[in-house]
Amino acid sequence: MDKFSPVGEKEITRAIVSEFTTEFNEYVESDCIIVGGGPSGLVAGRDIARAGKKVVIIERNNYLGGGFWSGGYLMPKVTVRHPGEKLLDELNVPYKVVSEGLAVCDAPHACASLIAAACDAGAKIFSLTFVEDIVVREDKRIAGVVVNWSPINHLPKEVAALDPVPLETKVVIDATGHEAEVVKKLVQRDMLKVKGEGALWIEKSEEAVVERTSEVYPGLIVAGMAVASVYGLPRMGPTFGGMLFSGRRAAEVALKIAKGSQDG
Ligand code: 48F
Repeated sequence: MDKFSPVGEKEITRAIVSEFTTEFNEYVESDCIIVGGGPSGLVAGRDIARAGKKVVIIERNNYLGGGFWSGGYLMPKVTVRHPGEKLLDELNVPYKVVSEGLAVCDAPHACASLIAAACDAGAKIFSLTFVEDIVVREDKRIAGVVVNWSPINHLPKEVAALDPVPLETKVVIDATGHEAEVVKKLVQRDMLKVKGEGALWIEKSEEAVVERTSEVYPGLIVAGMAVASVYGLPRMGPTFGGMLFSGRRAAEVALKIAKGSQDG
């Protein structure tokens, strides 16, 4: 084995600090911010980055993937109903067709491949960062999000009053899952009404979620389970094709909006 280069502590610390701050500074303004790095957010991030746009995925955890690491009941097997396997093919994830129209794969393999695909495409990741509010312009359009370090949520109240920072963007995607955290900021201010997620019904849910993936408020798109929460659609439980295709649909809508703001 070659000898390790004689690089010391100060160079290592400087590399971390300067690379992080340079990148953060660059992404204070972007084409798209995706809040939530679960399956729908990751597919959206990959597709938007592949279209050559500047996109950042903000994830409150130290890891990406959301609910995609496990298939249901803590068992690491992910199911997709046809045509969901087409996305597994794109990601080179092996799967087994267990009955007509139903494929099963290893959750960690699918999740890790999707994360890698989003990063390979050029999506930037801000992890351990949570979105605590939105930026709204006087023309009633979402123009960014307000972020802070996630660990702040675990500090005692007396020291937790630490100001966040805003980021500007052309379009925001709420991919925060069942909680629809970004949408909530509009609901709290009576700027939007939502229905709340319906009971589980897989056959109805997946198509409906993909179809209703759309701009819910100027500059804000919903993707994944957030769509079910906004429109009162049934939840789909332990199957993921609808999440993956909802992310794809969200990217299509975001690219149209970004193009419109570029043309206009
Ligand atoms: O929950 P999640 O996986 O969302 P999704 O893409 O997929 C849902 C499925 O996993 C599953 C299902 C369908 O089969 O029912 O639940 O809709 O990922 C959401 C991600 O958003 C992050 C959260 O940590 C998770 O990784 N998140 C939530 N709120 C915030 C956030 C926030 N305020 N700021 C940053 N990240």
